[in-house]
Amino acid sequence: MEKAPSAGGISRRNFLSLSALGLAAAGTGFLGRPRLALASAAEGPFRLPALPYPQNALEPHVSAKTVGFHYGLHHNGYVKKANQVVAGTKWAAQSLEEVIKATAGQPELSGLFNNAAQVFNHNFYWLSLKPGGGRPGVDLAKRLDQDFGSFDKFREAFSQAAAGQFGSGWAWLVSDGQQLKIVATSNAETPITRGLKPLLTLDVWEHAYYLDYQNRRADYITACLDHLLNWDFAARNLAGT
Ligand code: MN3
Repeated sequence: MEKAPSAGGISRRNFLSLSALGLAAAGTGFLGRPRLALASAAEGPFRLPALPYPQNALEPHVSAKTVGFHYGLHHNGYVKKANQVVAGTKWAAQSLEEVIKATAGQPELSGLFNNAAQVFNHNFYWLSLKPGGGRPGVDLAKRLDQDFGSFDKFREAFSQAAAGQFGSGWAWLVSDGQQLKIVATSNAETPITRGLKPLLTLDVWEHAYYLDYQNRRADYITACLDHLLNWDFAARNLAGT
């Protein structure tokens, strides 16, 4: 693995790419509500949050090149398009989650829904991964045992949901009331429109893995499950339910 030259915890490569995107002054938290007060009129209310680790930090499982395209072009592209669509409309004053919930299931608003939901999903995805990964803590491990039988059975069910999602989409670990469940969603669909609380997600659109794994989606899923899932993030989300 390449050792990132560090400048205050941000690799030079990452710093340069963020600067190139004009993100050095991004003003919202990763899942925070974008606020008009923080936005310039030219840019719109939604923000691309800073990547929570250097661009090469997920190597060798997800390459810096993949993260660069995925975060810098795909994720950023959804932010830009969402801002373009809401410009001058009532939606510009609403939070990302409010926009997503209000536009879900309405074909005439699908352009806004798709871009806004993809912003949320990608915000959540980068936080669902972390360099080095880990294992669930005691409380979450107990919940996984209770609802799936064991960690290995959870792992198998999550892998199957992620691998079995036909075409583009997402696999999620969610909390449904008192029960943990695994759901798969298509394209930009997101569990927050179904009254479910997301704990972790994995992007299974081809752009998430094709540069590194080509058509081997299962290998990408296994690598993320075994080396990158951020169980601390999942536990924090669960505690918030
Ligand atoms: Mn993606």
